[in-house]
Amino acid sequence: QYTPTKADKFSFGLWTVGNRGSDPFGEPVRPALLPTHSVKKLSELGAWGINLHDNDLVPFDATPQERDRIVRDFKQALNDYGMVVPMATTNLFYHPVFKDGAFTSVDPSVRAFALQKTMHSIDLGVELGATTYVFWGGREGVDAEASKNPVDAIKRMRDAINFLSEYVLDNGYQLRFALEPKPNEPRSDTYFPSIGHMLAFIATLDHPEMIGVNPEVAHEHMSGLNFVHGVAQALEAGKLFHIDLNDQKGPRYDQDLRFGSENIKSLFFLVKLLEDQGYTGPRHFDAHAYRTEDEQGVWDFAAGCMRTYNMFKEKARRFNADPEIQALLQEINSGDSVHAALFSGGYSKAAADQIKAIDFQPDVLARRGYKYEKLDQLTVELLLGVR
Ligand code: 3MF
Ligand code: MG
Ligand code: MG
Ligand code: MG
Repeated sequence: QYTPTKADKFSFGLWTVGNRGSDPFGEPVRPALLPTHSVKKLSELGAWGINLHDNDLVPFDATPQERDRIVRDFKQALNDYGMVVPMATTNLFYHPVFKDGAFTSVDPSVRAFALQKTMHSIDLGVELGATTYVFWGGREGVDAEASKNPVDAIKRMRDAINFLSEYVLDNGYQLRFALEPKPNEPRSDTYFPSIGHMLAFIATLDHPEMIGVNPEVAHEHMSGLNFVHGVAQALEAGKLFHIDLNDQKGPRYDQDLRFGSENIKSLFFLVKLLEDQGYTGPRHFDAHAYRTEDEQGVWDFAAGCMRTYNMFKEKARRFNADPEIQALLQEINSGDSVHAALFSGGYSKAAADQIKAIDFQPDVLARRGYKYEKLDQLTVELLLGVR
């Protein structure tokens, strides 16, 4: 029942299952995986898609001939195992050239190189069939605040996204952009740190209709924010183009833990939100196996992410079908129907006058108990499997 199928639209980054367990304090613990092997294994586990940075597939210094051979073999594997590439992105953070950022670097040559690299990478993504292109501003930030005017940085980021939007349109590509916020790491401060910052920025772009967000569970938790609420705001604005599912223990470094391994209740509400709102995009996992694992642990990790999503989905279905919970919710959301109708038609002078004339009894209204203890306990009982 929880076994994933292609219809679930689960995807993983090549870099996620390919994560070799290195961290700032230790070297890799697992051998590199061939991208074609990851395609095969993920397909067997029930995944639908595989996403990549340009350099997850084609090395930074590959010759055009090497690039073409690698891409040909990868496409063959996608075909052989019935996998798609829904999303692609650019690695604008690993090479030392990007140590001060890419689109917001103070060096105009680095900014131009970042555009060149991204255009090549967009071409690659489109060739592989991607319809979403993600921008995570890995090193778009500062360590020394004095180094950059933050207003200039915002303008530089806008110029880059506008330029690349035109590039997509000029080439007739069917591609939308999804901007991924993160508050810090690897820089001590990154520009556009949250979903809300990104949504506000998108509204200022030349082609806002083709730009949305790619929020990540761990990134919002690093700022102590409520991820479900951030995603709801993106969804409501029609801007949830993609999502990075993983897990995180509190506001620390970006842990990219197996989906649902820690924050059971909030991720249940995330899945419930996505499913209830009819989100149709990829369910993408940007996470990796613990450093303690060998290759088998990587596949255990990947299977766990998908299985847990489907368990949450089934819990959401039960929550929506639970008579006691639903009756309680209905009771909670009811009230004076005359008052409810007062401003449902928006503002009018008559409505304003009417509301101003009502003799409200705040002390009486304040006596109400909202029954949220009962509701939350029912939620916990459902999640813990006793109802
Ligand atoms: C880093 C990330 C990135 C982005 C990726 C684009 C390496 O914290 O989350 O993963 O998700 O670059 O999708
Ligand atoms: Mg991340
Ligand atoms: Mg992360
Ligand atoms: Mg991410």
